[in-house]
Amino acid sequence: MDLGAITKYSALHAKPSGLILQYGTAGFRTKAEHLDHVMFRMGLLAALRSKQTKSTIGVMVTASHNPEEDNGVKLVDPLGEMLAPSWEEHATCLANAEEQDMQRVLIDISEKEAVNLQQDAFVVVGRDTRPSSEKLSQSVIDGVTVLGGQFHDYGLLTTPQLHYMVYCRNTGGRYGKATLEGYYQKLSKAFVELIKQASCSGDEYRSLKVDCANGIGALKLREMEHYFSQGLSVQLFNDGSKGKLNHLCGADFVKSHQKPPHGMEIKSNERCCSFDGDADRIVYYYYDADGHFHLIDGDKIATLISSFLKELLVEIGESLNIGVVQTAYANGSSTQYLEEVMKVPVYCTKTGVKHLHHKAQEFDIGVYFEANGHGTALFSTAVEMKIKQSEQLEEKKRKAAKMLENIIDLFNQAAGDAISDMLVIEAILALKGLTVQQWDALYTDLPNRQLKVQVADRRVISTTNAERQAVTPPGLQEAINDLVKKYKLSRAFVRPSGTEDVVRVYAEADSQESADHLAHEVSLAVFQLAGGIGERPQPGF
Ligand code: 16G
Ligand code: MG
Repeated sequence: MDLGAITKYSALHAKPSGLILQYGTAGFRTKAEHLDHVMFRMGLLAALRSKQTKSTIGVMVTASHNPEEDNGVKLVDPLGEMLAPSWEEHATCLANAEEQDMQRVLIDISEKEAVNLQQDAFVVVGRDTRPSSEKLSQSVIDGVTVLGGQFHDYGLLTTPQLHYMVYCRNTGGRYGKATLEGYYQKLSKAFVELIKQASCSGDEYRSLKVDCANGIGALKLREMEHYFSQGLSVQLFNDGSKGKLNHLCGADFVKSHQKPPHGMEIKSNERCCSFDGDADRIVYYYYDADGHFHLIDGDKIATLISSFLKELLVEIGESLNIGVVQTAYANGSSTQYLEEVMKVPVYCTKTGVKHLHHKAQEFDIGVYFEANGHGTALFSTAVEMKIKQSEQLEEKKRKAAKMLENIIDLFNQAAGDAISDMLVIEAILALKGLTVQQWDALYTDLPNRQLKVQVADRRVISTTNAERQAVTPPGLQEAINDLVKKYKLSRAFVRPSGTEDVVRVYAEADSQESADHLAHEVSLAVFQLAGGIGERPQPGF
């Protein structure tokens, strides 16, 4: 380690003294102007992690669905997964070390993790379209190079594309080629092959309106669309040419407001979807003939995908297991439908992709989705083996195995990916001849409401049972239990946010009015028992 150089460069990316940030559910996230030192230091950390794992590490500069003025950074581990938890702690320590302590913290981390500093390091960097992202990604690169690391700057990428690049590079090209061209070709080829097997012809189903949140998704989908245009035509809205990133549009807006994005004209029964600002989330929606808006969220996406995969498995006649992973936010109707109608086992984990991803790896086929539209499907090597052996099978089974092979290629197995999920969904709808209404009609969502409560210190709330029960503060869970009893088909939970300084409240019940009341009453309980600040939560939304 060239300590002199580190000190010199670190001074050029000096930390504002006293600023404390936390490596949260999806990395660091805050106002872009506070992040220069964090970026430099994450470049350093990525180089160390690369030396330790002897693998390529990814760094993505984005703040996803957050406002344009914000930014953020996260590290991507060798197989495209989120950074290992012990390294998240190192990230927090390193980002918060005052200038004069930074070197010592860096040395501590390398010693604790037994990093061989002589080892080579290679880091790949990607960024979203925020005005601040280019300069901040340069600061990451400064950090990598000062530790003697090599880098490749991919420039503008969606978050899942960066995960894909990391995964490709660390699997010797077996997963795919680590270029944008490689990504476009791999997914599009699988998609077009699948679509060819759809029996219903005619192009009327195969067009889709896409709200790109004025973000990177627009640029990348535009680059990609001619690769798959024989199977699907996409019409892009909120492509960044006019509006502001994530402002009144995007998957997060549509899901949390349960209404369509601005800037998109929608006729009844037209199939539409929204990406978030870094294109790792997707939700679908449509207007029915009576002018009612219908949201098709991550839960219904998981249902469509897992039922299709289960059918394929039945056809191939294999005893491979399939599981669906959700979080506490999954609508109760979806869980019930999956378990009772589809007979697919469902598991619940804490919020945050890394938890779901980890659990999904336990199955031959693991489908995971958060209700907010973040998810993918993972396939074990056992599934790939079966496909290889399918050559000897009778024709019908061979066909199903071929379809499964294409589906595997179409899913981004390194991360939830709006583009990849969109193509999977479009392929399944075409293959099954389903309209968006028929898909939506699989089950009816229970009315629900999400609220936020401001408290002095959200860490006073701790939870268990995949965040479905509060352990502290004392009395809170009992209060929630009593409130829930007042309503039918009801459920509620609270959890401290991993990305904002608030406590989140979720409630569902048999009617919107009940869900709204329950959410409000639970908010009041949080306010009273968990140290609420500011104005008491008011009823009405
Ligand atoms: C992050 C997570 C997302 C989760 C959300 C919850 C990743 C890549 N992203 O955006 O999965 O749903 O945080 O936010 O893990 P919250 O803790 O503020 O509710
Ligand atoms: Mg995102």
